[in-house]
Amino acid sequence: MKEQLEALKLEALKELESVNDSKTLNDFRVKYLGKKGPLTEILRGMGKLSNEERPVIGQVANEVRSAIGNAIQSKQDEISRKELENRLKEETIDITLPGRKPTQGAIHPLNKVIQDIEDIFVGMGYTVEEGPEVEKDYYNFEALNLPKDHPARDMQDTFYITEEFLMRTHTSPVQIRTMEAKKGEVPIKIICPGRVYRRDDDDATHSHAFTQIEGLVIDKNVRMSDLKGTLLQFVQEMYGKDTQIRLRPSFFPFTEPSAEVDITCANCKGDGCRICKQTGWIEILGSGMVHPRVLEMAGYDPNEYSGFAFGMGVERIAMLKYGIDDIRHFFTNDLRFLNQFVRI
Ligand code: 2NL
Repeated sequence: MKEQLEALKLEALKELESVNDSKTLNDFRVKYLGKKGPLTEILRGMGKLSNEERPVIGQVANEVRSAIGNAIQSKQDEISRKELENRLKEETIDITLPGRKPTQGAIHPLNKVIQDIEDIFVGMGYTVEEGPEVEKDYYNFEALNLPKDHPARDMQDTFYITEEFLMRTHTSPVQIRTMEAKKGEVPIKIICPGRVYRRDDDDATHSHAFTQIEGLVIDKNVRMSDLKGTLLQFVQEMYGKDTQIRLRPSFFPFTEPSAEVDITCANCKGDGCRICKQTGWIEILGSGMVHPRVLEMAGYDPNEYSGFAFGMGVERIAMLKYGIDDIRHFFTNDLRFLNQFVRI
């Protein structure tokens, strides 16, 4: 039996030499040390041995078992080391490859210009007010001295939802709502940015939806010179310290008197070019002194208070500042266009 055990050991160790992976090694372990293996078989037959033989054979059997066990363990270590080496070889990364640049979002040029305009007016003590895009006819027209038969209220120019509700055509209703909420208190110094809607055919300079910023100041003794000084300060911060303005008489139903405001053409410095249509001046906004009827309807006595107001199209302001030739660029959102404004 002793010889049988020694032979088993030699056979096992010989077979183990050709084992090279974890799975075969496990099969090997089961084959030699498992419950149905030859070693277990031999140990089971020990009962038939004499009392002298039993401890001798038992010792040999244990030696054989631990010899095979130890051999399996060192084989396992060797296999694990090799497998780790192979994995490291397969998974090496080329640290000299250039990294992938993450695409980074940026503020839309239109939002950037809105923020810039807000900053300029906040610097002059204004606060920013916003309101609904779906408005009542009253706030959009009636309270702005645009009576029911006024041509600007034409179905041709306004997106009506019902007889009473419409898409606002300007942000003036926000200003009317603010005046109402203030209940006759002064001062009011606000700017109102937001989307407005007009039934227009889209082309390079027109859009049925665009962004407007209106401003309103109400107090005692507010004069045309305050309007002029405010707008001069604004354009010089926006377009440069050497920018000048001129006011041309105009008409709006909600202001009296009304004026359109031009700035000197930064492109040709007054010589005349394509952008200013050879005049040296570029129109950028409309303005005026708030009409006494508008003040009155909103709860301000026109004999005690006065105010000025102005309105501008933000796309137009941005187009002039950045030399953009088509308003549709703001809404198409072609990345080749947007990427040019990543760092403004
Ligand atoms: C333009 C002209 C303007 C106003 C807007 C206004 C608002 C109130 C009272 C009086 Cl609550 N006026 N807003 C005044 C003059 C011109 O906008 O060309 N906008 C694009």
